[in-house]
Amino acid sequence: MSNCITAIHARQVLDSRGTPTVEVEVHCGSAMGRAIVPSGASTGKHEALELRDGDPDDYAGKSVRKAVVHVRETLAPALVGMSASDQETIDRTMGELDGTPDKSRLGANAILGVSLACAHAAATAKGIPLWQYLDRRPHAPREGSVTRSVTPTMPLPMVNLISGGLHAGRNLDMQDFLFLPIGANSYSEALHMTVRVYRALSVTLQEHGYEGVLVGDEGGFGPRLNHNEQAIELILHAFRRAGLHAGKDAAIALDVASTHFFADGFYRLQGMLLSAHAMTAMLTDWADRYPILSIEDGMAEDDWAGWKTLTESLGQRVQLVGDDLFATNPNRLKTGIEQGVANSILIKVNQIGTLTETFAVIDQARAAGYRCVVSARSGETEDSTIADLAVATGVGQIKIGSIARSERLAKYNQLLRIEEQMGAGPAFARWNPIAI
Ligand code: 2PG
Ligand code: MG
Repeated sequence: MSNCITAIHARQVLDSRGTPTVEVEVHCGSAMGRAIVPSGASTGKHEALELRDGDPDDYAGKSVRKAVVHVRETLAPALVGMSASDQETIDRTMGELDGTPDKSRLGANAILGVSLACAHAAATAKGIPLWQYLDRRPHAPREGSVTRSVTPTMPLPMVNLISGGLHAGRNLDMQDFLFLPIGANSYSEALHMTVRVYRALSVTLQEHGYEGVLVGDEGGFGPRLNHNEQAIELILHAFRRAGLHAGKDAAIALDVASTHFFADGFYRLQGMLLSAHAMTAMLTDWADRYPILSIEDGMAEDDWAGWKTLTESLGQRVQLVGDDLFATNPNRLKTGIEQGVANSILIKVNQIGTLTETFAVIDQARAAGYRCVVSARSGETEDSTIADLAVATGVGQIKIGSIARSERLAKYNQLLRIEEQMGAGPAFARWNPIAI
C-alpha cells in the first residue's frame, strides 16, 4: 500500500481529566493513522509549549482550537504528498514551519499529533504493528548519529501505587510512590504481580483506617496520609500481604516531583524547609532503610547544584531520573551529562514534540550511559503509542500510571498484545541494578 500522505485532519477531543487535547488523523489513501496528544499537570518549564487558546469561556481557557487550525491549515498543506515513513523530513519540515525553539508558534501539541499519526499511518500502510515499524535497526547509521543496536524489548513497568503532589489534591508533598516488579520474568508476570500488590494495598489501606480512598489522576490511591514515609511503610505492608519479598521480588520507585515545592532555594516538605543537602540526606537515609531503587526529580528543575549533591550521594546505587530537569530536551540532557548530574532520563514525547527528536534524545542518553524510562503524562487518552515506542527502542522501562483507569490500561493492554506478537520468549528487561 502506498504511504504517500493524501490528507491530514485534526480535531479537538478530551483527555482523562476532561481537558481538551489534539487528535490527528493522517491518511495515506485507504490507510489511516491516528494519534492523540497527552498532557501533563506537573509540567516542567523547559518543556515544548502546549498551545491552549486561553479563552476563559471555552473549557476554562484550555481549548486547543488554534492548534487544531494549525494542523489543518499550516501543517497539512505542507505535508500532503510526502511519504509518511519519511519521519525525519516530516518532523524537520514542521520544525521549520514553526520556527521557534519551543514549538510555541504552531504548538507542540499540533506538531506531536501529526508526528505520531504519520508513524501510525506508515505502519498501517506497511501492514505491520507500530512497534515493528518503529524499530529502526535496519537503517544505515547516519553520520553523527548513534546506531541503535538494541532489539525490541518488553519493558519493566514502574507502576504508580500511591499518588500525591499535584495529581491527588496535594495530600502528600511527593507525587508518586511506585512499584517495581523486579522479580518478574516477563512483562505479563510483572503486570500480574502489580495487580496483586494493588489489591493488597487496597486492603492494607482499609485496615489502617483509610476507608473509601479515592484514586488520583493516574489511578494510584490518594489517601490523606500524615507524612510521605507512611506511604512507603504501607506499600511494604502490601508487599508482604501479596507474598512478595521486598528487595527481591518487589521494590519501590519515587517521583518526588520536587520542583513544585521548591522556592527561594529551599524544599518545603511536610512543614519543613530543607536545603538541597538536607533533601539529599533524607533521600539517602530512605534509600538506606527502604528498597528504593529509583528516584525521579529528587531535586528541582533548575537546582543543578542540588542535583549534583544528590548524584554524588546516590548516583552509584540508585537510578536517579531527570524529568522536569531534562524535559526530554537534548540541550538540557547535554548539560546534565557534562556536569555528571542524574544517571537516567524520563522520556515524554510531548515534552520535546516530535518522534524524531525523541529518538535522538534516547540515542544521546544511551551513548552517555544514561538509562531511559518512557513515560505517559498525567493527562492521557486511549492512545497507546508509547507502549510501542518503549518496546521498539528497547529502553527497558515504562511508566504509565496505575492499573486502574482505562487510559492507563490502554497502554498496559497494548503491551500484552505486543508481548503476544513477539512470539515465544520475547526479550524482557529485568531490573538491572546500578552497580556500586
Ligand atoms: C511525571 C508525570 C507522570 P505529569 O511527573 O512524571 O507521572 O506527571 O504528566 O503531570 O508531568
Ligand atoms: Mg515526573
